[in-house]
Amino acid sequence: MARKISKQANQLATVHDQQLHRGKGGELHQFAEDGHEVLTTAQGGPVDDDQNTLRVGVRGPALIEDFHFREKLFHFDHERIPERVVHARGYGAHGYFETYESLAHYTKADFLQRPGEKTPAFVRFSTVAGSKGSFDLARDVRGFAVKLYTQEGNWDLVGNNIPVFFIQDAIKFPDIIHAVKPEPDRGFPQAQSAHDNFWDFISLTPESMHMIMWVMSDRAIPRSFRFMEGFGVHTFRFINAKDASTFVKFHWKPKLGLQSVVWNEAVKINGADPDFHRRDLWQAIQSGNFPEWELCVQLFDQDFADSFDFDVLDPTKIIPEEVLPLQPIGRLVLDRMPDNFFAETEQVAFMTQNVPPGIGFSNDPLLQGRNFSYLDTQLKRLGSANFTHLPINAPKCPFHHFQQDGHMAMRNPTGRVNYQPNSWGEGPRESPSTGYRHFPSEEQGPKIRLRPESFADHYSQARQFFMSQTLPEQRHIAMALTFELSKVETSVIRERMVSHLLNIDETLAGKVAAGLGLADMPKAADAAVPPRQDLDPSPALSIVENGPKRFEGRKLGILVTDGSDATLVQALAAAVEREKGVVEYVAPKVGGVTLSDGTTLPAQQMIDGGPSVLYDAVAVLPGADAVADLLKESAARDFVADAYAHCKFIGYVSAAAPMFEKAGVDELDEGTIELATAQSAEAFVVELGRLRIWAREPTVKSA
Ligand code: HDD
Repeated sequence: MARKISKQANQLATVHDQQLHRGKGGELHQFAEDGHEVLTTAQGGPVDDDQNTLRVGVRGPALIEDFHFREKLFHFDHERIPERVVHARGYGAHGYFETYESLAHYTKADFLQRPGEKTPAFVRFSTVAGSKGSFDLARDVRGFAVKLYTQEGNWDLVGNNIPVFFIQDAIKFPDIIHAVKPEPDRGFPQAQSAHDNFWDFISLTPESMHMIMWVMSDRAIPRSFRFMEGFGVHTFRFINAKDASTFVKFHWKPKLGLQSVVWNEAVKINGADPDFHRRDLWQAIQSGNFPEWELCVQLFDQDFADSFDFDVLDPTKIIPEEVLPLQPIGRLVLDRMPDNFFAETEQVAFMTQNVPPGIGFSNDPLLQGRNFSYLDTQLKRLGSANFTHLPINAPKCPFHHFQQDGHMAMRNPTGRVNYQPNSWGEGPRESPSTGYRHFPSEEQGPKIRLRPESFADHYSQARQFFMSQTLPEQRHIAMALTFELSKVETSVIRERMVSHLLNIDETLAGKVAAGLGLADMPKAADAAVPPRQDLDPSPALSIVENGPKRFEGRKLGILVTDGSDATLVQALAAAVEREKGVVEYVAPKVGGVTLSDGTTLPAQQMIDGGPSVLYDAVAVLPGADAVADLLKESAARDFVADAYAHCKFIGYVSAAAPMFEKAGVDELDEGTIELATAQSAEAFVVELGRLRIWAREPTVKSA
């Protein structure tokens, strides 16, 4: 009997040994029965059962002794950190910034000295008003926050896709944000500005009018992060080695040109794919189509500032590109997604006050206020003054300081010296020659709370923006204002807004008033300074004028069925690929279809899951025998109807013609193109560079 037991014990020991392995450092690697590493607690203890809590008997109560269960739930209960009070919903990517030329003449910033030098970057795009779980296509400003890990510390350019802001003084930031967020008594609406509180505040804040024109334009519903501009907004300073200062405004220009969607499309995208912008960036980077922006600067001196029509410290004003041209100084390429969304995109902490030597602040009162807010908010959000210990926030250059301890300190200094001066001859020292020196501007004046007179013109640039838009873009602004104000229940707020619009453009005010069914036209709002009518339009402010002219980076949705013409499908796909566009197949079943030549074509979407709003253009290429079934599919009808209503190009085979009738389209136009041969497919793809047939819009939408 004794021999038998010891034999069993030996066999067990062998199995046990096979599951253990000591590493070079003596560490014990444990493997589960199926060869995977053994699951452990956070304390490193191996876990035997992760499916059932420890309990008394088979159906009895759970035991508090179950340390694995308690640790697991404890950690889960604490997984969330406070979301950002604004810009909660965001998406980030890694990349690099490449300097074009030495800018030593203007700035001593080390990363701008050597042509070709690459500086690692992390960028986070965001919406402003919505919570973390809100949808991507809200009508909203988009955050465009860039962190460059320079050799002289991190530079954060915390910008937006709109070059102006709602307010002129940071003391009003809590008010504008409270007003746009869900109303506090009812907790809605989510991620929307179309409600009373927002428009009440706006209509009482004339300085917001310029920004309102931008937010009501298609800029606020971009097609992709990749197709939008970014702006540093404020006037900053470049400071050179001789301590001379040049004012600078920063602009990011997307290589693939500008593009937005239309409002009805945005609403439908939010239902079909709330992660539309995230997925777009993810797919582009994962497939090697790295998005790229050029960093451009507007440089000017005090004389220009003194002679310019508006105060360069006023963040509700731009300097038009036509007045002061942009100079490209480098490019930003995003080429890698984070390994972990929480660790990087969620925990990244941007701060306007992160500037390297050579870049400084102006007295813009919004910027000055931001320089307090961003440090403060990181403590709340990340829970410890040690948020710079997180890899995404840590500088990538050597750093030495005497800060220590605190919650979750990961980098703990060794040795005796944690202060200076000290007698031990150790530790870092400040350096007057290489350390950051604030620009020694001469400041004087009484201590006052006062808005400068030079900030008083609230309408002239709002008008200039409106006048710089193409007709369809002006129409969209009128429609957006009408839609938003139609959700405002209090009629005096609607009227007050129209009275502001009268100071911007009478026709616009008239359209909105008519759209709202306003009984009487109010009189124009009192203006602190009479609105100017003489500012030249700036074509750089139009999206349509600055589109891509080609289909690169865009997506064609091709509706296919069994029997679709194989030659045509292949020719179309090849033409799109040559243009560096992307094709997605939409079919009755995601398993795919059998083409006319007998080959199988897998689909990416079934018709219900791939509405045309997900594509920049569509082609409807069913096999002749499948058309009767498609005519019965409401999703197939919507596919065509929406593409047409959203002014998209539609390629089609003659067999699909009845689908237009079913979709309520009675007039085919230059944007509906019949495809029969490989040549016609190629010609179609060239046309796609125009992106939309705006001439169609008045036939599908009254404005
Ligand atoms: Fe701000 C976040 C951009 C005015 C206070 N802001 C935040 C983000 C962007 C901007 C892109 C998200 C950064 C990220 O992805 O983590 N903010 C702007 C721009 C402004 C602006 C372009 C005007 C020109 N912001 C502004 C003011 C204040 C703040 C006037 C306060 C006085 N912003 C914050 C904040 C946030 C923030 C509360 C929330 C989360 C965070 O900072 O890290 O501190």
